[in-house]
Amino acid sequence: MKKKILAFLLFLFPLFSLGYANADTIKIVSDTAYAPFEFKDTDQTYKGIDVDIINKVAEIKGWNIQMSYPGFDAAVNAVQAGQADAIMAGMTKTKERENVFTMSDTYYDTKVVIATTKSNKITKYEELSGKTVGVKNGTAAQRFLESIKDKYGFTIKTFDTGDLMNNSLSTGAVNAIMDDKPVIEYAINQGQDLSINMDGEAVGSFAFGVKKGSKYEYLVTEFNEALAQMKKDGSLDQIINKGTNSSKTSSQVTSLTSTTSAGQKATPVKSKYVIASDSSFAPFVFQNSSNQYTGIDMDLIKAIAEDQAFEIEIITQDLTLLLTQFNLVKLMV
Ligand code: ASN
Repeated sequence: MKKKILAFLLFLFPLFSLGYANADTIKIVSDTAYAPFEFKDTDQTYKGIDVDIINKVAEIKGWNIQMSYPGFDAAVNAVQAGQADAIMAGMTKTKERENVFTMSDTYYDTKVVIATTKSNKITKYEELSGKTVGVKNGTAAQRFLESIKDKYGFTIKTFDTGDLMNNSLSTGAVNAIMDDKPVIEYAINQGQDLSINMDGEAVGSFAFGVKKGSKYEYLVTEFNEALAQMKKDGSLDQIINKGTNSSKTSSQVTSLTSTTSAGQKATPVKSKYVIASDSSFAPFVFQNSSNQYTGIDMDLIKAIAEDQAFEIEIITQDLTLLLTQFNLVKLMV
């Protein structure tokens, strides 16, 4: 009899574990072309600040997540229709959204702002009169534009994705666009023909969300706990700095190589150099909240070392002390 019960339990076990694994997978939806928060990289995988944050939260909380990137409006609809469990898409926390979403504590402060091409600058809303402004469907930026369009006399054209919107600006199908400031700034650093010449509007900061009243509300509590830990231990700052700086580093390296013969390599005398730098000289060298040295000089020297295949050790001190040291190969301040 005992044997029969055991055999029966052994038969059930794989079924339980299979069912459990499926039920346990948290389906999270996101935007699609929204660098530096989420974007498809050249290796065809999605990368970005949202991706790194949610992976870290999942690691801390033991979540088994499955991400997909259908675009912002589609992501919002999927959560509301119960086809997805949560959204991590640089979603602005607004009062209206909190009627239908339970939203986490915020992880990134931002503004929405008007941008144009460099040769068609717009410096105030009055200049939008008679023009067409592009914006992504279902966004907080769209809602803001709807609230002022009659006052300033412009038309709104909506797009499903950020890349379609930006293309329409460069072809002249729209005269201006409105999007989140860090997203436009990232695109500018990537060399896109975009220009910001107005202050932004603080319509809300970014948060993670689930459908209000759904069984996934516990995810928001857990997200908040993990986020608090990441704010404290510096990993949130690290993720954000890495994400927002990656475009600057690459554009600086590009402009550097293009002023000399492209691809030219020096022959390093040593495999490792000790490089000294000032300890507090923002934005060139400064300590971030996780006590790491960062800034333009640090990014530049790291990129050069990588390009020229030598190792570096960076030491930071007060500038006057530095100048008295003899055993330094190069001084970078
Ligand atoms: N920040 C946008 C919003 O919440 C979201 C996005 O464009 N991914 O409306």
